[in-house]
Amino acid sequence: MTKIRNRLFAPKAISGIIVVLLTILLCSAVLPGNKPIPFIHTSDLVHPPWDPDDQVDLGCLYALPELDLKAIIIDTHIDNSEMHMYEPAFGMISQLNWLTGKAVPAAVGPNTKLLSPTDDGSHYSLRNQAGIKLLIEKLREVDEPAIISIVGSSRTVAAAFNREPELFHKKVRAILLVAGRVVRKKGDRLDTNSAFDPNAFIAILRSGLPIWWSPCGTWTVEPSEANGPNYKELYKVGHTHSSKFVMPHTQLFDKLSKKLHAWMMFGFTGNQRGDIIRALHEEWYAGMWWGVVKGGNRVLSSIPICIMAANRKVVKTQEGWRFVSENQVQAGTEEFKLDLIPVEVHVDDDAHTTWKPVEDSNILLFTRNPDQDLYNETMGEAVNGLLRSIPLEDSSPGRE
Ligand SMILES: [Ca+2]
Repeated sequence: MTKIRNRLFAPKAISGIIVVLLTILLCSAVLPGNKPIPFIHTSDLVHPPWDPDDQVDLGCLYALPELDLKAIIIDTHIDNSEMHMYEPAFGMISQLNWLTGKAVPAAVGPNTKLLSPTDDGSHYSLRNQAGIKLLIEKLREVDEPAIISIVGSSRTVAAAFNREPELFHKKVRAILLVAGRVVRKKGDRLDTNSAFDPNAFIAILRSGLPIWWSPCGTWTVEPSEANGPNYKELYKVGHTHSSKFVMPHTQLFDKLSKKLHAWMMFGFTGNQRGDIIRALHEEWYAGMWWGVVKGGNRVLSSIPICIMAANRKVVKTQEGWRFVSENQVQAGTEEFKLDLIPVEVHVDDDAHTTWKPVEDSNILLFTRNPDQDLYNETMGEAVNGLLRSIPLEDSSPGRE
């Protein structure tokens, strides 16, 4: 096992004061003068989706002006030199850029696993290095340290870190690591995001960089062991360090503007049309697909940590639960608490983790009120409210 130590924090007693100041700074994640924080998003965004969560996460990021989205790195596991069902979701990103008047660049990262935790990815083909290069280029460009999200494998970020560790230590404000399990016994299977690339997950946890850790593979009861496909029961089981929540698709899509609704449907249904802008005018609400999609539920896990990075709170407003900027929350407002606690993490060579709370650490663990029903309710309403707030260049009224 390797003990994760914070290079900045570990050695001297005097570092305690620095630790407190840095922890406050990291927890607040706000730049002076309300300047947006540079943000680089890495996500396994593919089309058609194997997991439509990633599209919802992306929509939420476009709705948060506190975060200045500098690049989207598509974390793909596909060899697209051959015909394949899935492909990188460039179309979906272009559609959202077009809808919002933004020009966020996108590139793919490596499509196979790192050879070791120190692999810098230089052995990949040029196509599979594009995401690594874009990530490094954007980090070099930013004036203020950036936040990097990992909501798929850790591969692109780990390879870029292995190339430019000093750049990362200088320019990375925090890594939002949505991967791993918070409760794990030796021999348990890995969660999806660390299983995508165990070496990369190990590299990030051992990096010494500031990490906000939001383990996604965390239910108190595992679906395969106890509840089988009965996810409804599973969702009632909360865990104080699990960011997962579930919302029905009818709530997720409720009152979205027509073009945004069409964008969601384009991704959710794996629409094969090549005229991706004209496709946003589809009569999504009349077709068979809408009937299929609206009956489903969405399990989401990455949004809470992004909300915290944007320095918003989950509070009750007259419209329902919403994500509200901390400096706009009135005293006495009902709040669903999200928090981060410092933890010391050990990760072994098989990517299994154990942790314990400590006074200070470079790794902060997601923590919340464990009432899962209330969490589902608050997050469901607030995510829908956030998506409705995406500033569209070409707004159209929502469907009543
Ligand atoms: Ca994902």
